Amino acid sequence: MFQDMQEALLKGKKAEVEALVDKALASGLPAAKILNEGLIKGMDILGELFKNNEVFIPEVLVAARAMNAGLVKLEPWLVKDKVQPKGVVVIGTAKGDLHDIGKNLVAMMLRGSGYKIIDLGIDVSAERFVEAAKAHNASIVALSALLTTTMVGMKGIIEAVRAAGLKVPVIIGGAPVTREYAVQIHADGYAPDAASAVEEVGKLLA
Ligand code: B1M
Repeated sequence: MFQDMQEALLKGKKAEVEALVDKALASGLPAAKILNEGLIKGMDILGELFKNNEVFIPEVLVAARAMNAGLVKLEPWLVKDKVQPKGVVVIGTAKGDLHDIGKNLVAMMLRGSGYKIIDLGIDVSAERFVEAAKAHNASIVALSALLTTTMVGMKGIIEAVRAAGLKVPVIIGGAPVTREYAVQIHADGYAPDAASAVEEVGKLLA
């Protein structure tokens, strides 16, 4: 079943991915297993093909659309209802960066753990992060970057948050980001994946 899901994802067959996720859920498989062994594994394969110039941006885009559709199906199972939010997380992808799948996953896991999410989307400037953090009285600002070039821009976003006098902790993540880099640019937190992001946010707010 996971192989079919990965193949459908690679071909960008959104409806097929949705149907296979539904089927997997109906068969009793845990949502986390479907996510990791079906969808994320499929994106890893796609990443290799992309790196080796075996697929190109149009194919990657339709695959990403299919991945996001699969995530939407899984969300109710990953998310538990919480009445009082534990805090407000302002999240977005750094300026110049259009990748949003990892950021969406982090947002989804945090929402599932009881946080209110203000999702600013992709290509978010330092000014927009600052405005949203102020407007929503954010407990956490969360930055995602998938490119080595946009990762560098996270430093400026953190500086803008500090320059605005906001005491809110900033957590960063994304494939090229490391804990060493987070320390270097004075981020308050770092997480390598969505599940650890929930832990890290919990620690920062404890
Ligand atoms: Co892009 N792309 N891409 N791409 N793309 C990568 C990232 C790349 C590694 C591919 C490669 O060469 N192997 C490479 C980056 C190289 C680098 O800089 N190191 C790359 C490139 C080069 C580019 C372009 C420059 C290509 C071009 O135009 N020539 C271009 C740039 C566009 C831009 O952003 N300005 C580009 C474009 C695109 C698409 C638009 C076509 C599409 C994005 C669609 C979308 O997101 N809606 C795309 C995709 C899909 C990918 C790959 C194939 C998949 C990324 C993904 O979604 N992974 C990717 C290759 C790869 O990663 N293997 C690649 C699945 C996702 C679940 O993982 O996002 O890592 P990830 O998130 C993880 C963790 O990183 C972490 O948790 C998540 C879940 O566990 N995490 C956080 C993420 N954010 C976090 C925040 C946190 C904590 C943890 O705290 C706040």
